Amino acid sequence: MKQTKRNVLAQWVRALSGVMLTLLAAGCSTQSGAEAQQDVLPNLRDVYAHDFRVGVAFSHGLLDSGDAAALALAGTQFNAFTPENDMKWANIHPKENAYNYGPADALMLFAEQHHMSVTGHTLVWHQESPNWIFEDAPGVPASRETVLLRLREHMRTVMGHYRGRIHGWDVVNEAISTKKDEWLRDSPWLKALGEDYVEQAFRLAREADPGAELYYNDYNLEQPVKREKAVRLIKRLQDRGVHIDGIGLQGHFTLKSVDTAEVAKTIETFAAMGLRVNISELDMSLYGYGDRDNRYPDGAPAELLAEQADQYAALFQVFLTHHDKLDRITFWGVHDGLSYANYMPVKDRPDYPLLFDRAGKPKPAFYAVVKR
Ligand code: 9MR
Repeated sequence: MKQTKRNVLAQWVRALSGVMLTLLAAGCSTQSGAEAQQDVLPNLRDVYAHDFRVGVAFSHGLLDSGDAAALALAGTQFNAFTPENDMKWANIHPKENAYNYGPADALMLFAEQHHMSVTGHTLVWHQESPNWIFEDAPGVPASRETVLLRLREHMRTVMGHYRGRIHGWDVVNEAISTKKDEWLRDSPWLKALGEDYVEQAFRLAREADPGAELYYNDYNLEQPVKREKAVRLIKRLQDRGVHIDGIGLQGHFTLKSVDTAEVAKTIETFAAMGLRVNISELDMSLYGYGDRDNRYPDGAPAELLAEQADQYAALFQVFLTHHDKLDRITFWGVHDGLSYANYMPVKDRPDYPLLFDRAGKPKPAFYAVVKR
């Protein structure tokens, strides 16, 4: 019964977005400007309303950037939000007794005004963790007890500040090594606390906010070797009675790296372990992982954008098939101009990894995704 209602609703949504797309293609809109465009475009969040949330990440800087098109997209297309940078330790807690909530508070407000569910990002990471956490004095390592106390204090304070307003937290980010024969990556957390630091982090997070969902978040988990290491990590947590709700598959794909069979297998593997699955940082670079050339400085070739549309469509087919296991698909950036891929791993190299172009106009990939 429930399934039938769902299907009817989904058909309606499909029909409606089809009409909107037709209107748009026929150029029926006489309006102009960012807001007007939003009136006409189908919304990702409505198109997938009965399947999963569709989220977006950006940083505080966007709020007063004057990029009206990006803000209009952020507030109308998406119903989930992840602060891209402003809750990272170095930003929100730069010194032992100094917390900097202003930027993240402003983002929270934007998200709440636009009915977006918020994911806290991120508590324990090998990057953006200031040295003072791990030292008694510059160059003098602190004891395990001291580091654990600092982590506890950080979680109680930051998670406490947002309690009731944040749906879930990326508790540990990218703990797994990308080296073939190494399990956990070399990290100041591993050095200071030892192999059970992931467990300690989840236990402290649960204590700090028992109402928030808790996630492990990482990239390239679609690759079998890394996925197996993550399975081992999660299993160890579960065997030891540690509370964990879900996993974030970041989804930093490239045009040539999308392997839908492995993506499906990854979602199924973690769901079978009792976890909710989120696609937490989705994008699709036109450049391969090792590619350092700057081949599209003045714009992306149409044939690559068409290929990107096909790859996004294929990914969303997998997500739809597994909608019962997925809560959220979050894009890592509003539009191409706001993507970290323009400055990482190569500085000042334009990339085109998202659904909207630099002016906020929908790309072929957007139309492929809303078509379902
Ligand atoms: O997009 C983020 C970029 O603006 C930051 O400079 C960088 C370092 O803090 O982090 C980027 O986001 C990363 C995310 O926090 C974790 N997964 C990988 C993301 C891309 O590097």
